[in-house]
Amino acid sequence: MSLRHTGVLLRSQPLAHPWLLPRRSVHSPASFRQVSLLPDRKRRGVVFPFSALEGHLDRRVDWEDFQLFHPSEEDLRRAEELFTPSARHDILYTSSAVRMDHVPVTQQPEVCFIGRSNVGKSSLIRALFSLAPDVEVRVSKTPGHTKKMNFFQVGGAFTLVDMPGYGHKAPRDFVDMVEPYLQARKNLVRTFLLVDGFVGPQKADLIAVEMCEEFGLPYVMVVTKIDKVRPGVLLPHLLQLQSLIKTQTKYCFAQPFLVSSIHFSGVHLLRSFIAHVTGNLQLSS
Ligand SMILES: Nc1nc2c(ncn2[C@@H]2O[C@H](COP(=O)(O)OP(=O)(O)OP(=O)(O)O)[C@@H](O)[C@H]2O)c(=O)[nH]1
Ligand SMILES: [Mg+2]
Repeated sequence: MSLRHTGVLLRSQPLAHPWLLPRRSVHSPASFRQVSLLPDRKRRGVVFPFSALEGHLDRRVDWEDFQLFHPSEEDLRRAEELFTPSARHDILYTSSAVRMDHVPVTQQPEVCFIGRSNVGKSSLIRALFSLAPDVEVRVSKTPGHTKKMNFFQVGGAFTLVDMPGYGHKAPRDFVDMVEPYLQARKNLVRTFLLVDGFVGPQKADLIAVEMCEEFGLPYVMVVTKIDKVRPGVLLPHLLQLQSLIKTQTKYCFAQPFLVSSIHFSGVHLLRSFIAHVTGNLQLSS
């Protein structure tokens, strides 16, 4: 099977007619330097998307957990360097695997992204890597698009894995590949469990939570597609998640992260969190 079918296309591989492919330009909000030029409120809304909900919050609810991880601008800048390729710091797709005996052997800390099919895993990874235009991550409207575990290497710092989704059309992929990976991968330091902000936590997400708890994995919830959701719909979903984390989890980080891969909201914050949990960023504050 060619790379084209793995869901990942590595542009640095020889191409028959490379001049026919427009080089993907770095989208400006992808870069913290560009975001920091925005007016104050707008900048806060992109970097800390929860702050954009402040005017809608019910004062009786304790929302403190949603702002636990709060890096400084300097931390955000340093994290961004990790996601920016250079001659001495390659960011690249390395391989795909369908079985544990095919996964790359590495001692580097690793993070992985799981969630229902179509929740936005590949889109989020594409947004995280948007400063590395040579790394192409395929996304699709059709659920069940990512069929393999796709490994990306970020210099000598860490590896990141995009996973097939669970739910619609993909239960076997998940059970056969992802579960054994989650149970056996020794260098896995954090699992990101994505939940669709538009529909809120679904039964399949609750099963994934149970699985993470059963395996004793340190994991984090990420609420996706927030650009599509009105605060009046998003906030009840966040309350549901908050209650789920508080009452039914032991290994989940208390703060759910909010992201829009289209507007890059929350992407800079997530880069910092990944840099932090992989041991590559000591917070300055
Ligand atoms: N509006 C909006 N749409 C998004 C966002 N993220 C992803 N999508 C859309 O959701 C659909 C699925 O995105 P993918 O990133 O391929 O989802 P996935 O979780 O990787 O799906 P599988 O590989 O099938 O498991 C695509 O049509 C994306 O454009 C977002 O932040 N906002
Ligand atoms: Mg995918």
